[in-house]
Amino acid sequence: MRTIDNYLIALGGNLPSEAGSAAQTLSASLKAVADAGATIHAFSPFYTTPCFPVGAGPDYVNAAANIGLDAAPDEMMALLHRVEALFGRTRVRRWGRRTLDLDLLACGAQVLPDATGYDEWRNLPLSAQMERAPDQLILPHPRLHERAFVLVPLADVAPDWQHPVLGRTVREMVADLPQADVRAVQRLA
Ligand code: PH2
Ligand code: MG
Ligand code: MG
Repeated sequence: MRTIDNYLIALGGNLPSEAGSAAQTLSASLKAVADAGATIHAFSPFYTTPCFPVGAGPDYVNAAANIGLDAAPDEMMALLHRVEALFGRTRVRRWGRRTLDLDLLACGAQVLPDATGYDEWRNLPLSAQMERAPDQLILPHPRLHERAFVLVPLADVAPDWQHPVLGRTVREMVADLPQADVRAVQRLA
């Protein structure tokens, strides 16, 4: 029998969908993930966050969730893609504006595809990040430790999760960020 894996997920959107505002879309998407058989252990509050890269589009609403699912990471990823499609996500342009983005951040202490492959993606220069998308699942998400819009909500649902390569907890990774980045991530009233 498999044990149920624990997944950390980032949710984001900066366009309304048929489900309503970006925040309403994120809530509805998490319900769809639960309806597909996942257990939602924790769901963060919503935050408004400046679009990255700056000026590339409207502010985002971001959140994070801690989810249990009896499935391997590839199946979890496929589930997230199905839910994105349900809410009108079309993959037009890498990092373009979107109704719903569900990113798989981590599955416990797993490092995929392996330590070397992970490091290659983590160290990719920004210009290459904007053009290349990996064709295989990279875990932890190679940008997670750099982004306040990911780490601040994640600290609400998994403050003590430890990055298996960097050895830092979510709380520590938030403290490592530029303070201005952290302050720009604001709880939605
Ligand atoms: N997602 C992106 C690109 N830029 N900016 C913010 N603030 N929040 C996001 O979730 C985000 C982004 C690519 O997925
Ligand atoms: Mg994504
Ligand atoms: Mg994303």
